[in-house]
Amino acid sequence: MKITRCEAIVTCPGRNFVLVKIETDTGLTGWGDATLNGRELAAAAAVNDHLVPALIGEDPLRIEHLWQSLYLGAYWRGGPVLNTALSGIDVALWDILGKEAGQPVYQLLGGRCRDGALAYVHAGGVTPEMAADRARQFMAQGYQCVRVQMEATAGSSYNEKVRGIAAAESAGKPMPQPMVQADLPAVGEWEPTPYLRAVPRFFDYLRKELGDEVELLHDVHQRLTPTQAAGLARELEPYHLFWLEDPVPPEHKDGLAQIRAASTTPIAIGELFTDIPTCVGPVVNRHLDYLRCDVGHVGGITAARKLAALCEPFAVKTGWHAPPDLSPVGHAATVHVDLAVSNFGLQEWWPHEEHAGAEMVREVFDGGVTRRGPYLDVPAKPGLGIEVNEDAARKFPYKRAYLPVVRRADGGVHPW
Ligand code: GCO
Ligand code: MG
Repeated sequence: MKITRCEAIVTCPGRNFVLVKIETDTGLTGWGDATLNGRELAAAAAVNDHLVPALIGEDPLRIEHLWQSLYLGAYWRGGPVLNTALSGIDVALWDILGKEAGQPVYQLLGGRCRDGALAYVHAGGVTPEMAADRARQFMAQGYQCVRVQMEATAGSSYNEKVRGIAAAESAGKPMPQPMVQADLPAVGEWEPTPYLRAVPRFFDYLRKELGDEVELLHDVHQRLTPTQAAGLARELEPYHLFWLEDPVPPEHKDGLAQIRAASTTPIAIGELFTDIPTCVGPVVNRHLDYLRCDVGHVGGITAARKLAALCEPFAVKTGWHAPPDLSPVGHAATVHVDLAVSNFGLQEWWPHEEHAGAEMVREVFDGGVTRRGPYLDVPAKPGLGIEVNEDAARKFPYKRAYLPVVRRADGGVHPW
C-alpha cells in the first residue's frame, strides 16, 4: 500500500480546525487533526509544505517508522508547531490502519480496558451562584465530574468575556464558548492576590451547594509561582478536588516538587508539554498524578500510548487535554487511547455539536465520540469511527483568531 495524497485542510465551522487527509492507492482515506489554536496556519504549512512531500509513495502502515522519519529525520524536532503537524499525520495513519484491518483503533492498541472513558466538562460563572448552577445543569445531564472556573472574582477579568457570559446567562441564552476568540488578541487583567483569596472560598461554596458526590476540578492555567501554588493546593485540601491543573507554567515544572511537598491535592499538568522527553522528569519523580498532554500536540496516538506506558509504573494516570480547540477527529483519537490504556484517569470533554456552530460542525463531521451518562465511547467501526465531509469543510474558510493575552495591573504580560 502507498500514500498517494496528503493534505492539511483548514476549516472554520464555528472555530478553526486543521484536518489532515491521507489517501492510499488502495482507495482508503484516513483523517487526522493538526489544529494548533491561534497558530493554525503554521501547523497546516508544516504539514503541506514540509511533511507531505516526504510521505508520498510511503507505506502508510509503517506508522512507527514514518513517525520516526518525520520526527528525528527532520533534525529540527519538537515544539508545538512541528509536533502538532506530526500528530495530525500520525492520527490519520492510525485511521488508515484501522480501516485496512477492519478494526476500531482501540482494538489495535490492545483492546478495551473499560466500557467507557469517564469525562469532565467545563463550568464557569461570573458569580459562585452561576458556577454552581452551571455545574448542576451538567450533573442533571448525567456528568459526574466538572471543572469549575470562577470568571470574575478570580481576578480573571476578561471584561468582554465576563460581560458576554453575564448578559447571556441573564437573558437565559446558552453560554458563549468560554474561550474568547478574537481577530486580534483580547487583553484581560489578572492579579494573584484576589485570585488566591477567592478560589478557596469559591470551592467552599461549591462543596456546600453541590455536595460530596460530584468530582470537582480547577485549572490554574499556569498562572502561579510554585510557592503560590503550594499554598493554594494546601488550602484546597478540605474540598477534595479530583485535580488541580497546571498550577505552574511548564517552564517551572521543577517547582512541582514544592507543591507536592506542601499538599496531597492531586496535580494534573502537561497540556503545554509537546514532546515525550519533557514528560519524563515529572513522571519518574512522581511530581504529578495525571499527565495532561494533548494527543494532538505531543505526537499523536503513537506518542500517547508510549506516554501512558511511561506513566503506568509510577502510578500516574492519563488525563489528556481535549479542549474546544480540538476538532471532533482529535476528540475521537483521544478516546480511542483512553479506552485502551490500563492507567486511564479522566477525559476532558467538549461536545462541539452542543455549542455555538453546532449545525456547521454536524455538516462537516459524521460520527466520532458518543456519551452514555458520564462516560465517553467511540463507534466500533474500522478506524477512528469518524468521517469528514470535505466539501462541507471547504465551505468554511479560515478566520483569523487569537487566544487572549493576560496582563497584570501594571501592564506586564502574564501567562494566560
Ligand atoms: C484546558 C485548557 C484550554 C486551553 C486551550 C488553549 O484545560 O482545556 O487549559 O482551555 O486554554 O487549549 O488553546
Ligand atoms: Mg488547562
